[in-house]
Amino acid sequence: MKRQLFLFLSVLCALVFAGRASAAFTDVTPGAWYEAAVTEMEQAGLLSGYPNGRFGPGDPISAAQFVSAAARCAGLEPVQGQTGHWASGALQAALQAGWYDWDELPPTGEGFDRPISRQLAVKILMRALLPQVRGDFNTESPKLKDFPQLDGRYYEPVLAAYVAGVVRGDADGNFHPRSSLSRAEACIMLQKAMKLAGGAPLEPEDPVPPEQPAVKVGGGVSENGWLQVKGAQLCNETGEPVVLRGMSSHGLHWYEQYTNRQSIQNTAQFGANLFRVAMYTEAGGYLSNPDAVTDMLIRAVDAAIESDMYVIIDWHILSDGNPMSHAAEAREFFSKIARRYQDSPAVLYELCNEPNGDVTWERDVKPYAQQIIPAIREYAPRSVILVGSSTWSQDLHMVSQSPLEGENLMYTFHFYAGTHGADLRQRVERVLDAGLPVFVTEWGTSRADGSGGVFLKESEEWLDFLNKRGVSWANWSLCDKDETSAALRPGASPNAAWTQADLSESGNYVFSKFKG
Ligand code: IDC
Repeated sequence: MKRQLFLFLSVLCALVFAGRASAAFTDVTPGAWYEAAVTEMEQAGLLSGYPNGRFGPGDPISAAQFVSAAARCAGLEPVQGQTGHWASGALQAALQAGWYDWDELPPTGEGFDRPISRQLAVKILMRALLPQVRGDFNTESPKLKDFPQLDGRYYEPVLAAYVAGVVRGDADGNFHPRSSLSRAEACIMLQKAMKLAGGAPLEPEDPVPPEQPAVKVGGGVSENGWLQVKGAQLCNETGEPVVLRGMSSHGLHWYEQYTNRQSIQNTAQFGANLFRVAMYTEAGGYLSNPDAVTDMLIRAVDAAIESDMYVIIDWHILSDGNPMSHAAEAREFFSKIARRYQDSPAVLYELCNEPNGDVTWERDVKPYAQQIIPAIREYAPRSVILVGSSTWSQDLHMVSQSPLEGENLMYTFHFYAGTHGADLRQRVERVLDAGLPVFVTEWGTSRADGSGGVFLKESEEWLDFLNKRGVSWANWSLCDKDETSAALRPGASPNAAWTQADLSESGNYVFSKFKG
């Protein structure tokens, strides 16, 4: 206890002497909800970043990182470990101190570098710093909507943590016991527990991840200027959070007629400020006819710019599941197109629509992005670049463990309301909480095959969620094909203004949502 008190005092001293200096990490944004805690813990020597100067606030914290930080906070000295792992001495000491059991984290090391679950982290935290606190089932368990998902051995410490106020659930009251914990969240939990262990009352306003940024919806390029990404949020040139909403084209080379100026202007008139040009690579698209399809793309992008719209240039891989299979062509294309649009704040670049099949983020998509991004950055240093992921751009949990370095990058997420539901929403919510910027560059009111439905109730659940989190989106698709995801009724004219009668059931719903 004496040592804890000493450490607690040193945290306070560090605070007093350092004032409100911002954290020593390149990726800790001044003013971020976790900045003060990270700075304080780093200055007290209780938490460190990566050798490259990053703290990785959104990265899931590994078991080794969490237990060794808890040991430092509690003043527990390392003992002889069983492996050569950097943290094995600290983990061996924690095991011997009874913070966790052998099977939860074997000292042989296989789980050391994996993300620690929230329920295990809380147990370790409570045993390390607040072992005397007891939870009360009757008062605390109703606060956790997903209490039944806890493993029985974690009931007591999790309830105790709720009593102490060192953790709290998400906006819906869920604790997510088996999910990971971001490094920023872990830092806040450790800091709160340290303060309580040292006898300090909790501050009335604990930092919590922001739930709902004050977001500006709409406005075109002339109003918002160059976009920038701050934390997980897309912002306009002056740093105000902004949301873009609009339509994706169908395959450009199949439905070019609906990428003309009149069609895009029609969409803008319903309130959209975003258009996505989906340029298929295979299936008769760019790779079959690069010059002609590039010309179509340029006509579409120019039409969107003339309508004051933001416009996404989408390298629409689909049957070519691995973006690496045409990486050289992609590099050449993006280099050429970024050079052309380098001065336009309207243009966003989407590197690969939907990687799928035998593809992983780490092995394929990330290295692909690392090849293409520099080709764009050579000409367009500040444009927003949108990066897909494996499993049809749904593997954000993998991305969150290993995001790219660099500014103004966002990660795409795609869903189809008739196929994808609450579990994927939770995935998106968790990565947003961890600070990963997400852009829904494609979603449909149909099933994932573009037909079935229309699933309006399920779509509403998704859009409510995206609204709440200030996430931008483009809907699939602006065409009159005989499939439910098509926004136009068969035969809608691309050369005349549209009324609701020109819109399909899906189109009527989606067009009514551009303004929120
Ligand atoms: C679908 C089209 C459909 C076309 C098919 C194959 O709606 O008319 O025959 O592609 O080219 C995606 C893809 C998008 C799909 C869409 C619906 O990005 O190209 O369009 N979808 O299946 N991912 C999930 C669903």
